[in-house]
Order: sequence, then C-alpha cells, then structure tokens
Amino acid sequence: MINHYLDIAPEVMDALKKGQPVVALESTIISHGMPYPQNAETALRVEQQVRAGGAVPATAAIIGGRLKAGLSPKEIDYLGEMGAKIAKASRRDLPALLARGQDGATTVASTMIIARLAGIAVFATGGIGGVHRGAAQTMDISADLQELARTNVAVVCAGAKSILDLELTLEYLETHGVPVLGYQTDEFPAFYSRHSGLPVDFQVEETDEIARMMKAKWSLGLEGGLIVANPIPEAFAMHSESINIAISRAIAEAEAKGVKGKNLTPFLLAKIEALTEGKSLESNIQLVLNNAGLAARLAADFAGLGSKVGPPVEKRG
Ligand code: PSU
Ligand code: MN
Repeated sequence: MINHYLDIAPEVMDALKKGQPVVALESTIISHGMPYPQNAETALRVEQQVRAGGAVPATAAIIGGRLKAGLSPKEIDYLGEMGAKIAKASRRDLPALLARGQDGATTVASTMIIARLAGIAVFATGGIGGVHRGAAQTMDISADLQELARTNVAVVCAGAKSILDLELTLEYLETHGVPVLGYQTDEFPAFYSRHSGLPVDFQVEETDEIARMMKAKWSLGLEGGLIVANPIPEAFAMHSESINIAISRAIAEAEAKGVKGKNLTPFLLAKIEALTEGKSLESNIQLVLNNAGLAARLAADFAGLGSKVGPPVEKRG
C-alpha cells in the first residue's frame, strides 16, 4: 500500500510498476460538468481514447472515504448518475471526506494530489479553474492554480473558459512559475474557442519536447505542474460571439441569484450548456477526447525517458 488512504486499481498499479504510461482523469467533470448519461458515457470514451493512445487510464475520485486512482465502469456510472449529489471535492474537502467515509468528485486540484500520490505524471481534463472575473473583489481564485504551483503533474487541457479572467489567470500562473505550453499554438486557447488573444509562454510542436521539459523542471527540484494547452479541434470550435453572449448571460444570472464559492463554476457550466442548446456539450466532449489522446502520447514519451524524476511514489500514512 502506497498511502494509507489511497487505492490504486490493479491495472494502474501494474503499469506504474513496469514504468508504462498512465494518464490520470478527473471526476468533477463527470458529476458536476455534464448531464447524465452523457457524463458517464463520455468518461468511458475518454478512458478508451487514453487506451487507444497506448496508456492506461486512471480516473480519480473519492469513494467511501477512499482516494481512488482508477475506477470501474460501475463506479464511473455511479458518479455520473448521482451527479451533483456527489460532493465536489477540491484540496480543502479531502480531510473531511476521508475522515467521514464519504464520496467526492475530484477537481483538477484534488486529481493532481491523487496522481502525485500514485506516481502518475500526466493528467488530462477539459478546462482548468482559474481567476474568476471580478476576483479583485470576490477573491474567487480556483484552488487548481495553487495546486499547479506546488504539485508535480503535467495537466493537458483546452485552456480555460472565458467565464474566467484569462489574463489574470495567466498572470497568477506566471507568478507561481507554472509554464504554460501551447501545443502547436502560440495562443492560450479559451476552451470552446481556439483563440483568446493571449500568448502562451512557449509553443511546442511535439510531445517528446514537453516530456523533456517535465524532466528538466522536476530534475531541478522546481516543484509544481505544467499546463499543456491543447486547442479544441477546429471542426468542434464554437463561434466566440455566440459563446460569449451565453457566458455573459450566465455570469449575470449567477450574480443576480447570488451564486458563489464552489457552486459558481458548475452553475455557469450548466447555464452555458442550456443557453447554447447543448451545442457546448458536444464541443466539451470533443475537446476532452482530444486532450486524452494527447495526454496518452505525452505519458508514453515521458515514460520513454525512463525518468525517475517524475512524481515519486510517496510513502506516508
Ligand atoms: N472548468 C471547466 N469544466 C469543469 C471544471 C472547470 O470548464 O468541469 C471543473 C474542474 O473540475 C475544475 C473545477 O477543477 O471545476 C474548478 O472549480 P473551482 O472554480 O470551484 O475551483
Ligand atoms: Mn472558487
């Protein structure tokens, strides 16, 4: 047992022991990010995509007070069907859920924590949390950013949604020394759209170069993650005009209703989906699949470096 609170699925453990590529996946996107049954179906398709790319998927969650790296299809369906009844679990929620033996859907932050404990270096998701618009007043900054500052995992995403203040999000990441890499793009992608008008730190063409950057960062003892920003495939990108209208309306409604804290992101996501009549859901599904494929190739390249400097398997508990 690696950590007293962590269960690693046998297939994932086997791959990790052999130094084979593994990709971590989050579960807030399942329970809070999409409606049932598309959420569970998508989660299984994402796992398939990771396998097709030559890596083993490890979807993270908290079930019965246990941290899980790797879920069964039944567990994925449970997280999907229960939806928002499952607690959205970020870093600060872990102690209570574990002590009480409860369930939790893991965010980017808590999935990074589980990946790190298990020894998984690459994680694929849709979009990361960030600095919310109006954060100067509300101080609403996702714990995902702090986690990227401190936990050694590369996060493949389609950028972040413009429900956030993307400019401030990038500033925050710069302050904390988190490299933002654009995969075959010089622009930070805005989730539904390939463009934000904001530059990434480095454009990279090949996954093997990203793997070498991961090795270099962690070999130096520079703690924290890297962001691999992978734009949504052109065919599924949404017109920024229609999506921006939906985002503005969703934000206005959240303000009017006083939605705050951990409920804000899921509220905005659901509103946008309703306002775009499900078009955003299809884009969301496609970009996650795209990220899973890229993450699998990256995990394979990183494993190929035979690097022992990735996340070490920690012994605690
Ligand atoms: N952004 C998305 N889709 C998501 C999330 C964010 O476009 O599903 C989820 C992720 O799990 C992310 C979390 O880690 O919301 C961030 O929530 P908060 O802003 O409350 O930290
Ligand atoms: Mn928040």
